[in-house]
Parts: sequence; C-alpha cells; structure tokens
Amino acid sequence: MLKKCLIATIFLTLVFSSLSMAQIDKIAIFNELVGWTTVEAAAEATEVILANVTSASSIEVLNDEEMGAFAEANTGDGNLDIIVTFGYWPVSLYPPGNAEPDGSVGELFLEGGDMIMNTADYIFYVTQGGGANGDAGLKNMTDSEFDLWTDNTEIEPTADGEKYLPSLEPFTSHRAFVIAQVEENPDWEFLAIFGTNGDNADPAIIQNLTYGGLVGINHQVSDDTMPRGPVMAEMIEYIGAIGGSTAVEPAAKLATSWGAIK
Ligand SMILES: [Ca+2]
Ligand SMILES: [Ca+2]
Ligand SMILES: [Ca+2]
Repeated sequence: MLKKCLIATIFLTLVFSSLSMAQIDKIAIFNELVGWTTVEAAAEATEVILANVTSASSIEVLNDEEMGAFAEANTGDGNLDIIVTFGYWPVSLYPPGNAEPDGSVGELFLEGGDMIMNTADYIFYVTQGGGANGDAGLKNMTDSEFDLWTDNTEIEPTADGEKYLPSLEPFTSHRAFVIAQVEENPDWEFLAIFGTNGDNADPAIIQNLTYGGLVGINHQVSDDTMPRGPVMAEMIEYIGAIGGSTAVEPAAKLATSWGAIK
C-alpha cells in the first residue's frame, strides 16, 4: 500500500512537473500574406500546428491589425508568447520599409522575452510593398548585423534535430543563420541548432542574453514540399518542453529546465 502511494505520488509529481513545464501562454499565427510559400500551403501548415501543439494555452490565427494588438497585450505580461509567420512580417508589428528601426510593437514583444518564429522567406524581410524591409529587418529587430545570405546550404539534422524534430529531413536552405555571426555576437546565442551544414543553421533558435527573447527559423527556402507545419509544431513543443521563458531571468531558467530534461 505504502509502495503504491509512493508510486502514485511520484507519478503525480511527474505529471504536474511536466504540466508546469508547458509554459507557453499564447500563440498567434499570421498566414494571410506570405513570402516564398502560398497562402494555401501556409493554411495547411497552420492546420498541422493547430492539431499538434499541446504546450500552449491558446493558438489563434489573426489578421495583420490583430497581430499588433496581440503583441501589445502579451508584451511584458510575465509569460512566454509566440508569433508565427510565413515569410511576411505584418505591418502592425513593424512599419514597412524599416520606418521604425527601434521600438516597433514587434521589437518590444521580442524585448519583453517573447518569441517570433518564421518559415519560408527571409525572416522580417517581406512586408507591405514586397521586400521593403530587406535584410535590414532582421538587423533592426535584433540590433545586430546578422544576415541570412546562405544560398544552397545543404542541411543535415543535428542530434538535437533528430531528437526533437522527427519530421526534419535533409534539405537545402537558402536563408539560414550564419553560425559564426551569432557566436561572435555577445548579445545572442543559439538556444538550439536542429539542422546545419557546419557553418549555417536552419531550423534553429537564437536567444537574446539580456532580455531572453527568442527568434526561430524553419525551412527558409521557397519549396512547398518542405514539412514546414510539422517542424514548426515540433519546434513549439520543444520550447514548451524546456519551459520557455518568462521576463524574469529567462536565460537562467531555460538553462535549468534544459538540464532537467537532458
Ligand atoms: Ca501572454
Ligand atoms: Ca509575453
Ligand atoms: Ca532595433
């Protein structure tokens, strides 16, 4: 009897710790406009995310205007929220043409310790007017000199990729992170590299060491045979499993949670 109680207690403890580790609050997906994919393919990938992500309290598909309101409502609210885009950066989050290089709603969301994930075209590049942000979008959003000009990067899954993103297969990325740029930058580090050719990384997640904000990319290539939806869902579940971050010491918290599940 005692043994049974003990086992039950351990089981419940495990259940509650895994629940408490699922710390993503809200996810907002923008798929009305896209870059390097189609609205139809983005809608299909969205269905996969909606059907498979279990680690968030809510997932909504929002229009451009609603994305800005979502970001404002969830910035600095003490929990991790995620914005997902398909190669088009909504104008409510970042005025097109780099009109607000600092302090945009989107940048403040990131600086509040939240996460932005993108697939298909170069993150933050395409917006109203086409490629109006260009590669300055990522630089302004991260206050860095990162660029993603990595055409024909032959990606192989890493050990973490094989472990956490079972849907990931070898592919060719054209807009991956340049690993040396991130490693040389004192403000950012890789939280995870799931695919690489040794020099460039996609899918991958970088994290700001000061405010804990996260930027994730997945299959940044113009090819709709790519498993964007499954891999995006698996990346979100990975973030949920490691505990995400809150505005309070997110980097330390992530390191702790990460160590706990290794
Ligand atoms: Ca929130
Ligand atoms: Ca938040
Ligand atoms: Ca900035």
